[in-house]
Amino acid sequence: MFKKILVANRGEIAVRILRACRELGIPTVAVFSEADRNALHVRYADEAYLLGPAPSRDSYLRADKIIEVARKCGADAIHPGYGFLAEREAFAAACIDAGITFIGPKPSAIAAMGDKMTARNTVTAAGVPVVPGTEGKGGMNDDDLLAFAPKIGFPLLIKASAGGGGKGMREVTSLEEMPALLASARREAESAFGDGNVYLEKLVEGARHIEIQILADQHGNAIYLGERDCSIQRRHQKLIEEAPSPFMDEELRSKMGAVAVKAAQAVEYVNAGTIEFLVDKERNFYFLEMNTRLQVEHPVTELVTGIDIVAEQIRIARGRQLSYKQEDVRLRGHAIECRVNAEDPYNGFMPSTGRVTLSIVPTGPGVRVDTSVYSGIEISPFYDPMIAKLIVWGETRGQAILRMRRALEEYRIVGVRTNIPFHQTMMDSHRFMGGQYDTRFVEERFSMPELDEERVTHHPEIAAAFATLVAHHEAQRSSEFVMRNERDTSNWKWVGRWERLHR
Ligand code: MV4
Repeated sequence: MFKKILVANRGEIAVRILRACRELGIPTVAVFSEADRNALHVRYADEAYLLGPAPSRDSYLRADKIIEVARKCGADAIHPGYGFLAEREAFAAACIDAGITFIGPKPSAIAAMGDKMTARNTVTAAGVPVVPGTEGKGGMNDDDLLAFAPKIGFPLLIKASAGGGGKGMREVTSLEEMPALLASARREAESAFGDGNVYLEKLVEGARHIEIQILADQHGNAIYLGERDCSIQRRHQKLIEEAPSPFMDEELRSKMGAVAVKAAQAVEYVNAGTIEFLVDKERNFYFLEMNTRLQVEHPVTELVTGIDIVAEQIRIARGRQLSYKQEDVRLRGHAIECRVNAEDPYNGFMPSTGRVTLSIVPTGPGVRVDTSVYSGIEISPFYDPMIAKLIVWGETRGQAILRMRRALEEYRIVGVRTNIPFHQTMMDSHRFMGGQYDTRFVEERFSMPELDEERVTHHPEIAAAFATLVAHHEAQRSSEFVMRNERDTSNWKWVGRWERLHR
């Protein structure tokens, strides 16, 4: 096994990975920024090293420092988690050059899937269906694209080659408006990725976003672990994921699973990865992109397959065979994940920062909470607003929804606003309950109910009464008779008690 694993990440995913290492008996190293001195991942790891100031580029994105820490402390593997350095080809290559195992795919696979147009061309050659659009080489100029557009037909989408996450994407309904949209898409892509290349695809309307989790080892074995439905999202931020998809049947699952494995094999993929598809109402599916990393929503797959994806990642990186064959993978029950964000759903999902004065986490049958937030921690504005993932499992989708409602009710976070009320509203929505949603659902057909004024109005007299009660209780406690043994004659203790009594 590895001698020591360095986790190049923060937050809940760092803790998730550290837990897998702990179970496998592998010593761990955490890295952290100045804003994360009190973070749970720092406390959980066997060792922890400061990287630098709070901004990501000065800390969690410092590939050089992270590799230096790994070298100095004798870590022989690095797990990048998601985000930050997880999909940087250069970082994976630098790890290998330093003689450290990068727990993830080869740099060449990261590169091939990182450029969306290259990915599209590569998987097309392997027989994977993509949305009709501009085929072949990249770097088409505006004249070429304008000439090609009518062959695709409208409405269509302009997409950034270097893109992903909807950046540089434009919907085009007619040829007339296309030149201006091409210009603005290129500008946005250039400033976001330093690459203004774009391509075209026919717009697939009313589609669901369904992704397939795959695992591949270094010996040519590759399996799929079923799908996740991630259509509940807002502005390209996923909010709820579930497995299996309420839209799916066994026939479509095995078809998409086989295609996902083909897409992975087209880039000689090794380790855990996810292939994203659009699935239209007629159940046609199209490759969108591949994420060459562990994903936020991996727990729903873990709950329905019983497979520890992070433990498998470590095994694979170590050079072992997959622990499972395709026929060993059976789906049982239903899992739903709600991403708990420090955002105010009553105020345009505005980020909310500050100290979490109280965090009471739901537990009980079928409930899993992946979080790094505890009472007293400070939510800083430097990183992602996601503070927890609440994941439930049920024998049926109905039971999972009932459990999610119960768990959301138990969850108490005081000090910052969270989107828990959004999730509660969603769990009561008839469309969600019926599984009838697509990627536009949250933005176009969903709204929060009016806020119950009574519940949020400040009640200064009640607050004052509570403050008096707390002060009184503290005073009582300090005047309680405390047994002292003979030798306990600390003057500091005595003075402290005296001071408190006379406050
Ligand atoms: C599409 C599409 C419809 N038709 N491509 C959004 C981000 C990027 N990953 C691809 N995206 C889309 N590509 C065609 N040809 C609709 C989306 C899309 C979307 C996809 C997945 C999840 C949420 C989405 C929200 C809006 C648009």
